Amino acid sequence: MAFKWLKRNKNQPENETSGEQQLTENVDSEQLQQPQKQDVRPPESDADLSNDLEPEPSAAQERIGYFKRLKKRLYRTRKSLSDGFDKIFAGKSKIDDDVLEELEELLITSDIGVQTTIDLIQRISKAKVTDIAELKSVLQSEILCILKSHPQATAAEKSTPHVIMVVGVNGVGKTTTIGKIAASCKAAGNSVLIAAADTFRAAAIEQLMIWAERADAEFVKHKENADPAAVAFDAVAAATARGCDVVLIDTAGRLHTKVNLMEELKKIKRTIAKQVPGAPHEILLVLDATTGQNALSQARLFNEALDVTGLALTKLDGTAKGGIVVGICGALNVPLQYIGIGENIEDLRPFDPEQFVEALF
Ligand SMILES: Nc1nc2c(ncn2[C@@H]2O[C@H](COP(=O)(O)OP(=O)(O)O)[C@@H](O)[C@H]2O)c(=O)[nH]1
Ligand SMILES: [Mg+2]
Repeated sequence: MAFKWLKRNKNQPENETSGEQQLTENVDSEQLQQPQKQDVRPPESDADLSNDLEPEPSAAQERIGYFKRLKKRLYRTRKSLSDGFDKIFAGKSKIDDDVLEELEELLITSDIGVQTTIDLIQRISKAKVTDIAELKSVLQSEILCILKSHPQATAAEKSTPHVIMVVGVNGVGKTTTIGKIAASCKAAGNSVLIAAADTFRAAAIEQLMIWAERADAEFVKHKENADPAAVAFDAVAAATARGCDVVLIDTAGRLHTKVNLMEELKKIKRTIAKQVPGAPHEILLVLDATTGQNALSQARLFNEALDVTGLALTKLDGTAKGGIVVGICGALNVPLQYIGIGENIEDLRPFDPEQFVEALF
C-alpha cells in the first residue's frame, strides 16, 4: 500500500551506525542466485552526513536535507552516469548514430535493461534532438515517464491488524527493511508487532529482535526450526487480541533442496488468512539492487507463487547500477513501494519517481 503510516521519523539522529551483520547461507539454486556480501557503503567523501551539532532545522531545511541524503546515497549511480555522458559527448557537438549507440551501451550497463533501453533510444530518436543538453533533458523526462507509468502503490483498506508478509531470498535485506518499516509505523503513531517466522537459525530470530527493540515494536517468536506458519498464526492472533495496528512477518529466504521455499511461504499465507480473513493485506518482496537483472527473475518467480503486492529495492547506495530501478519499473507490473539507501533505520524511503530522477542526474 502507499504507506500512510510511513512518514519519516524526524526524531531519528542521522548517525551512521553499522547495521546488522549479513547472514550468509549456502543455497542451491542457479535461478535465484544469492546476493554477495560486499562493501556497499558510499565513499568516504560522501559519507559525512551528520549534523548532530546543528540547531533544529526548519521544515524547508529538513526537506532539503532529506533530498540531499538521497542524492548522496545515489552517488555511485549518479557518478557512473555522468562520467558515461562526459565520455560519450566529449568533443562532440551533434547527436549522431554513434552517440546514440554509445548511449545505448551506457544505459544497458547501468542495468536499465535491454528492452527498456531500446524503448528509450527510440523515444529519443523520435524526439529529434540535436543538442546534447536537450538530449539529457529528454532522457530524464522519458525515464520519469517510465517510472510514473509504472503502477503506483494504492492505499489499502484500513483493517486492524494490517498484516504485511515480507518475502525474498536470503541476504536481500528483509529483516532490515522490516525494522525500518516498523520504526516508520511507530513514528506515525501505530502500534506494531513483528513476527519471527524466519525460524531457520537462532541468529536470524535474534537479529530481528534487535530491530524490534530499536523500533519499539512488540515481538513474537518461537524456537529455532519451529514451523514458520505457526509463528505467523500466533503473531496475528496476538496482534488481534492486543489491538495492534500493523503486523510485520519476517520469512526465511533460504532455498533448500529439501524444503520448498515457495510452498512454505504459501502455507504461511494460508495460515494467516485463516486467522484474519483478507490477510496478509500486503506481500512485500524485497530485492537487492546490487544483484542487477537477477532481481528481476526473483521478482517474476515470487510473484507467480505469491501474488506480490509491492517491492522494496534495497542497497541502492551500494551500486553504480541504480538503473535497475528503471529496469524494474519497465519490466514488472508490481508497484515499487520502497527504496533502501543505507543500513540505518531511517534509510528506507517510499519510492518517489520525481525525487529519484532528480537525484540521479
Ligand atoms: N548498504 C545497505 N545495506 C543494506 C540495506 N538493506 C539491508 N542492508 C544490509 O544487507 C545485509 C542483509 O540484510 P538482512 O536484513 O539481514 O537480509 P535478509 O537475509 O533478507 O533478512 C545486512 O548487512 C544489512 O545491513 C540498504 O539499503 N543499504
Ligand atoms: Mg533475515
